[in-house]
Amino acid sequence: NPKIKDQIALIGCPLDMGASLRGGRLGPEAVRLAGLEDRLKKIGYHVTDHGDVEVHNGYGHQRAQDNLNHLAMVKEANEHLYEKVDQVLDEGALPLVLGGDHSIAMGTIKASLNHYPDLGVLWFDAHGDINTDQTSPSGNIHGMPVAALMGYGASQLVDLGQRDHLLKKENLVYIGSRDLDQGERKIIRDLGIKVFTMHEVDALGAQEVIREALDYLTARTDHIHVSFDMDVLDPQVAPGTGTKVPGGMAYREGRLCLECVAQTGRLVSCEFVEINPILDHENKTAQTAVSLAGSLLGEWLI
Ligand code: 5AB
Ligand code: MN
Ligand code: MN
Ligand code: MN
Repeated sequence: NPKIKDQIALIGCPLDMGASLRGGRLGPEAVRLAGLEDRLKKIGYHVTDHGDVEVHNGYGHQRAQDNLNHLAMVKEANEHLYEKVDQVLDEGALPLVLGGDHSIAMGTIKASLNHYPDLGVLWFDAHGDINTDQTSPSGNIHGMPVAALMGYGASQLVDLGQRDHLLKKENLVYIGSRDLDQGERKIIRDLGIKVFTMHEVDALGAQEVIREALDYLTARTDHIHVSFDMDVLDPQVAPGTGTKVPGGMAYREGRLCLECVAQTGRLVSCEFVEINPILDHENKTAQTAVSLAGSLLGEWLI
């Protein structure tokens, strides 16, 4: 049976220029203050906090003519993140990346694909994040990382890191989707990507959804990445996030799903993103992220 590595590398990527609301840059620090390192040490992991990668954020929001808002800043941060995640994987640790907006999944996942070309990705999110510069209604790059990872959209995003390892369309599973743009629906249908929307979570239950999702992925790969956008949770559970959509997952549903991932022993990298303390209440969303990171790393498994 595969086993999760016993070294965890915490990496902050305080970027928020991929979103239209500022404040996600404060996410990594909020999660640290909520006690992430101690929580993971208590489970028995060796934890090293590598601090934040270098990020240059701006202020305000500018819509770009080419529909790639704040491209230079997003790209630079992702290049730094790619290097850092690649390095900790070389050292044999499991990277746990703290965001920051979801565009940072480009850096994390490209680095993980560089080590595990058959990587399977579980994408917990209210959104599809599979827009391209052609389909995006906003131009915000946090809505585009999945497309870029699969090789679609602007070459400036696709070419970040090693181009030869693209995410395979059959190696991605969405969980909790409930706000997909028209263009995204078409891409998802055309590519035949596996999706468990909130409709399936409600109708089948979280246990059945995660069982089917993991059966599907583990038939294809031994290496799993979890990309957890806090907005997959209901806004009442996770108010500290920028693009809230009603009707999201309960805390216990999120926890159950992540515990089932832990049980496979196949987790090799992960990220918790879209934590915006400015929108939060008493750091509740960061605290929830800490608890869920504990679940993903097997806290209550005996
Ligand atoms: B998130 C939207 N689809 O492209 C777009 O929070 C929202 O990382 C993207 O999932 C939300 O702008 C990005 C309307
Ligand atoms: Mn390497
Ligand atoms: Mn997202
Ligand atoms: Mn989202």
